[in-house]
Amino acid sequence: MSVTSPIAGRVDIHQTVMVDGIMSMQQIQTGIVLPPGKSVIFEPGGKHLMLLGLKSALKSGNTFPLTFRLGSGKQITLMAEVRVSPPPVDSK
Ligand SMILES: [Cu+2]
Repeated sequence: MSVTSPIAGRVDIHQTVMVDGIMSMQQIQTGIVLPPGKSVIFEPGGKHLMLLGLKSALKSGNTFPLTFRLGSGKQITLMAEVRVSPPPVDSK
């Protein structure tokens, strides 16, 4: 339903979309459905978490907590690792 992290003022759940050939992002405000036994992948160019209002610079190799609030009210905290993404591949 929502995600928080102590390193950011806000964590939004986003979806990358193509509109008229232009890539943009939309916030998913209703949360993401995670079917039993299935996975949801957060990745560049797809669903992703947008960290806004960072309280310090992210450094490759550092880790930070992300707390996911589920529809049941349960909270799960995972550690995320900062990695430098390779530039996107140009498919033309
Ligand atoms: Cu985004």
